[in-house]
Amino acid sequence: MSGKGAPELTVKNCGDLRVAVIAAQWHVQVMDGLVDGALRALSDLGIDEPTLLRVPGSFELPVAAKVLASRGYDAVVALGVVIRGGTPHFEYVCQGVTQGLTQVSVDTGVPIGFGVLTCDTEEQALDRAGLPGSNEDKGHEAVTAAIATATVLRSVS
Ligand code: DLZ
Repeated sequence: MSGKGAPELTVKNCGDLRVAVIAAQWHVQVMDGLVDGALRALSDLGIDEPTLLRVPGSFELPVAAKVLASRGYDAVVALGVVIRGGTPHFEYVCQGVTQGLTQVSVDTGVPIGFGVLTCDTEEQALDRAGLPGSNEDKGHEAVTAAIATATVLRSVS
């Protein structure tokens, strides 16, 4: 199950990578799907003991990513769900987490899988959560992209 337009990535020889998954806690049902998809993807790739950290909300993902990326992890996967409400808070959280994760990844050179859903409704988020009935599995996708990038970068170092 991959998203519209998402490539089918083949990733090999990555069982020795140190990988951390950071997951926010808002929107529990969707988050459970994202975390399950991420852990399933890691298990499929032979990465059986990833670090899993929970942070309160998506806004806290970048600082956690920075700390982990600075402590020797080869790849970090950030999972969160932000759903539009009636105030501009949605835009601030989305902007903060997106720019923060981009900055951490570029500054540290550690790939960060972007598994943060930014949706107008909970239904949209559920459709992307990798749950039974979902059309997309964004936790799985985020892991695959991060590990594919980490293995490519390792091959040139
Ligand atoms: C405050 C807030 C709101 C309104 N909505 C969400 C959300 O939809 N998803 C999410 O992950 N976090 C949300 N938060 C919490 C912020 O990310 C952050 O945890 C708090 O502002 C405290 O720093």
